[in-house]
Amino acid sequence: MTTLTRKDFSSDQEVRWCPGCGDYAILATMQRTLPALGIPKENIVFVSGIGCAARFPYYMNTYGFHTIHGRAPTIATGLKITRPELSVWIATGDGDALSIGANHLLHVLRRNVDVKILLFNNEIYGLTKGQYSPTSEKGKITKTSPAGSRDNPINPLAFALTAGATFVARCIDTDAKNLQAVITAAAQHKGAAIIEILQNCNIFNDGAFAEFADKAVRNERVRYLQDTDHDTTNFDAAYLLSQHAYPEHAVPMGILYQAETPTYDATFSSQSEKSGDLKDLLRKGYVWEIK
Ligand SMILES: Cc1ncc(C[n+]2csc(CCOP(=O)(O)OP(=O)(O)O)c2C)c(N)n1
Ligand code: SF4
Repeated sequence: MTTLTRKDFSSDQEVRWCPGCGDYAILATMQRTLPALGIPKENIVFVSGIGCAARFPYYMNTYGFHTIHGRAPTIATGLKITRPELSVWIATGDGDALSIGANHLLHVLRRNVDVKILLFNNEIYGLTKGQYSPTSEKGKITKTSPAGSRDNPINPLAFALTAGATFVARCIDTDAKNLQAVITAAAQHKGAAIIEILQNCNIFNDGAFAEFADKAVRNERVRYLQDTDHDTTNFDAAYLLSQHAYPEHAVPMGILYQAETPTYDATFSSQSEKSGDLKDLLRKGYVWEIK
């Protein structure tokens, strides 16, 4: 078997993100991580909705779908239950996932569909030029909130945990080592895995995470969970960590929670085997014949 490299996962498409965007680092890390996972290239699919982050499938030399705003979880669910052998990844922004797509994200998580979700959180709408998003902080001044946003932000980790996700993690775009380790663990996880990736939009929300994510301060202000005695099977501890924010607390990075429960796609196929012939089912019981 030939060993794949980063190049094998890079497409011939011109990358159309702004120079300096955090998305480049995430793309490069993904392209470097996939070869080591040993998944046949033809079994990998990236599904996205709409947004800057959602351009991800174009740049991966794998199968991919660029679908409609907020609906990547729906398409990915359909794909996974009909083609369970595929490794299905979702690339989504905070607006795509948590505004128009929040309902869909909730259900892919609670059903524990075996898909891997990369949630690029830049706390802004990038593609549509800088409106506040569901993760923007209260008081955020943008074109759509000139007097400051009055909304309470969604905490993606708490959302995922309470929705029933079986793998919940957080990474920073520029911390390739940690991101690579978490992507690898997510790929090996059986069930819905979500990684919140703090991503710098240097055009519309530059430095959103700088006070703790900058290389110069990161080691004191971030808590790498793999270096602590955090038990990733402890839901209560994971929930508590999801509430930790700078400057009151160091910001947790890495895997907060991981659990093993049956996946939706596995139970779906075992159920369809049991349900028998569709024609017989339709003709069973009280039926009319229209003449
Ligand atoms: C049905 C529909 N509503 C609204 C839009 C406009 N729209 C496109 S992308 C987007 C949000 C992008 O923000 P985010 O998901 O955070 O991704 P980013 O661009 O920051 O990566 C919106 C509101 C759309 N394309 N379709
Ligand atoms: S607008 Fe922001 S998120 Fe979109 S490509 Fe530019 S820097 Fe990246």
